This record gives sequence, C-alpha cells and structure tokens, in this order.
Amino acid sequence: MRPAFRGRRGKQWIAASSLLLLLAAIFFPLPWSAPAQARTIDVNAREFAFEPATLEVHQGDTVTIHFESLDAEHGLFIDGYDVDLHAEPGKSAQVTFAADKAGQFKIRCSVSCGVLHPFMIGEMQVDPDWPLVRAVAATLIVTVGAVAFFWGNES
Ligand SMILES: [Cu+2]
Repeated sequence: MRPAFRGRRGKQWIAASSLLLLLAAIFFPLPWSAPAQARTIDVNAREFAFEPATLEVHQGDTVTIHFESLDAEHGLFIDGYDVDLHAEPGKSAQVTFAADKAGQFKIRCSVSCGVLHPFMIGEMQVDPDWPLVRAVAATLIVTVGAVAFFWGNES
C-alpha cells in the first residue's frame, strides 16, 4: 500500500496540520471545561430519594455538601470518597472535600430508613480535569503526526 502523503510536500502538510491540531488541542476552549472552584451543593433527602439525584462537579473542585432531611433520618454516603453524612429532620449536616477523582460515584443512603432504603440512590459525577484531557489529546496528535511524518518519509 502506498502512503497517502509522500515526499517533501506531504511531510510539510502533515507537519503543518499536526501543529494546527496541537495548538487547537491546547488553546481551544473546551465546552465542558471549567476552572476548579469551590462549590456548595444543597442536597435534600426524603423517603426514598435524594434531591437532586445527580451532583455534577469538576475534578479539582472543593465541594461542600449541605445535607438536609425532610422526613426521617437519612444518610449520604459517596462510594469512592470518604464522605458519610447523617441528617435528622431539622438537623442538617455538612462536609467539605476535594473532588480529586474523576468518574461516576454512587450516592447511597447510609441509614436504614425504610422498606425502599436500598433503592435510595443518587450519583456524583466528577468531570475530568481539562488539563489532563488536553495533555492526552496533545500526546495523541503528536504521536499520530510523528508516525505519519516518518511513514511518509519511507520508500
Ligand atoms: Cu434514607
């Protein structure tokens, strides 16, 4: 199979387009990126759900959860994070932690609160830190560009 781009012009084209992609990966604003910040999220619990059911934060954020129960005693336990809050009606609880791990983490009620307690589940989504995403994209572009560059140089 003949390489798609060969010779001096091909190499120049590959080098130029790789460089453009690389600059775009590093500097183009990503729609999902946001600088790390301190966030305070109010979470209410009632039989048998969390409100909101999904918490969205960014990796690197300092997250404060203010937890309140609207009926019985409930807990808020986040898988993968060392977070476990208990709240009785009228007595709220609060925790502050660093969202240092990206991914999706189940939130469970950690107080046996009734028949549907096992189904009292929420989720915390921690969006990945954008510098890491950019670094991965930049590395991929450099690798693909280099492979194409040297491949085009053969034969
Ligand atoms: Cu509960």
